[in-house]
Amino acid sequence: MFKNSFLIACLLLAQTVFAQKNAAPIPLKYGAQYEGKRTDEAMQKWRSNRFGQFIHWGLYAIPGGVWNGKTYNYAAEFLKSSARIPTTTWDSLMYQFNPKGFNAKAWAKMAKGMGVKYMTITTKHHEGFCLFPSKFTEFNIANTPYKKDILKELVDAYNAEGIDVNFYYSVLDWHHPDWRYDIKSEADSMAMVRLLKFEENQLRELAENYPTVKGFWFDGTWDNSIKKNGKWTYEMEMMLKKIRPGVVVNSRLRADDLGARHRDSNGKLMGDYESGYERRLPPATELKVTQWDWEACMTVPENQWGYHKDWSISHVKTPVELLEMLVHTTSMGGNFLLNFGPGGDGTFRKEEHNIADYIGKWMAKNSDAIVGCDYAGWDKQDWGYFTRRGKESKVNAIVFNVPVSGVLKIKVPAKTTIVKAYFKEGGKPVTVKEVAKDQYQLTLPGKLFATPPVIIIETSGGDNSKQYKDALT
Ligand code: FHN
Repeated sequence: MFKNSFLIACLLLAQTVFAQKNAAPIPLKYGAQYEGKRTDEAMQKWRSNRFGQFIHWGLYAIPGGVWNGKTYNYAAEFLKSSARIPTTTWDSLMYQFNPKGFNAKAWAKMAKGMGVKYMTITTKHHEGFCLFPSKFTEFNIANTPYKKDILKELVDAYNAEGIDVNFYYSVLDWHHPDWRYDIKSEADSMAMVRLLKFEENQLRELAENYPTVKGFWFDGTWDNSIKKNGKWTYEMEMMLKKIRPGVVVNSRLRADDLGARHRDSNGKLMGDYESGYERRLPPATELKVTQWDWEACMTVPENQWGYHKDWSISHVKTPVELLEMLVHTTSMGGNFLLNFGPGGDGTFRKEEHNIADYIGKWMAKNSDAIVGCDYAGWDKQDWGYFTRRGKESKVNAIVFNVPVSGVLKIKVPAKTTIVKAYFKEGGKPVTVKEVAKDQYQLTLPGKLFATPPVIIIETSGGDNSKQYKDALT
C-alpha cells in the first residue's frame, strides 16, 4: 500500500517537473529585455571595475542614530522610523546640513588610494532628501545652509581621479505625501501616479544634468505599490538608457507585469546585473552566479549604511575580512561595493580610513589580480581564491589561509599543466609538484605573511594525464 502511494507520488512529481520544464513561457510585456551578459563597452567597463565604494549620505548622518539622548541600534538611516520621528521634525534637519569638514577632492583621493574604480552615492535615500538641487522638490541640498550642488562636486572630483560614478535612488520616499506601500483604492492609485511622475522627473533630471553618470542603482522597490507598477519600472529603465546610452541599471528596479522582482516570471534576470547580494556573498559552491553579472554590497558593521555614532553595537569587519570579501567576489565574477557612511560634518571615521589604507596598500601591488579579472574556472580551495583575466594562461592564487603544512593543494581543469608559479610581489619562485592526475602542490616558503600574497601560476595546455591510471574499483 505504502509502496504504491510512494510510486504514485513519484510519478506525479516527475510529471509536474516535466510540465514545468516544458511549459510555454509566460507572455510578458515588461519582463527581461535580453538574456545572458551584456557585451557592450560600457558594460565591460562596469564589469572590469570589480571594486566600488558605496556612499550613504543624507540627513540621517546628523543625528547618527541618536535622538533625544537615546541611541537606536537599528540602521542609522532608519532613525526616522525607529524613533518614530514626525516627518516635519525630521525634515527640519535639512537646516542643519552644513558639512564643514567636507572636501570632495579629499574623498575622491581617499577612494582612489583604496583602489576603487567606481563609486555609487545616495542621491535620495528613503528619507526623501536630495543631495542634488532638484526642480521638483524643495527638500534638497540647495535649501540647506550648504547650498551648493554637492553631488556635482563629488561627480567632478571622482571623475577627475578616473573613478566612475553611479547614482543610488530610493523609490520608497518617506517625505513625499503620495508615497504608498500598497495600492488598495482609487485614491492610492492616483497618489502613486503622482509619485511616479515626480520620480520620473527626478530621474530624467539626474540623467540629463550629470552627463558622466555610468549607472543607476535603485532601492526601496520591494513594496506592493511598486510590484503593481512593473510597467513604470520598465519605462524608467528604457528612459535612462535612452538619455544616457550604455548606462547600467541594477536588478532591484524591476518588477514585471505580474509583480515578479529581480527575475521575471520566466526566471530571466531583469536589469543589467543581479543586485540582491546585500551584506552576504554567494558561497563558493553557488557557481551559477558566474552565468550573469552581479554585485554584492557590504557594510562595515553588521547593518549600518548611514553614519551611526556607536559602532560598538555589532561586529565591525576588519580590513582583511573585507579584502577577503573583495577577492571572494572577484573569484566568482562579481563586483564588490563596500559601504562608507560619512558623518554630518562630511568626514569619514577612523575605521573607514584604516580600511581604505589597508585595502589600498594591497591593491597598489595586486590590483591586477582584481580589476578586469573574473572567475578562473578552477575548483575553489580552502586556502584562498583563484582569479583570472579573460582567457589568459596565467591564474592568480590569492592566499588567505596558509595551511600548517605550507602546501597549497590545487586541482586543475583537465588538460591544464602548471608550468611554474611565483610570488607576484618580488617574483620569488614557488616550488610546483605534480602529485596526481590534474593535481598539484605548491610549497610556500616557511613564513607567515603580513598580507594575503598573490601567487601567479603559469599554465599551458597539453594532456599529461596518460601517465595516470584510474583505480579499478
Ligand atoms: O533599506 C536600505 C538600506 O538602508 C541600504 O540603503 C541598503 C543598501 O543596499 N538597501 C536597503 C535595504 O535593502
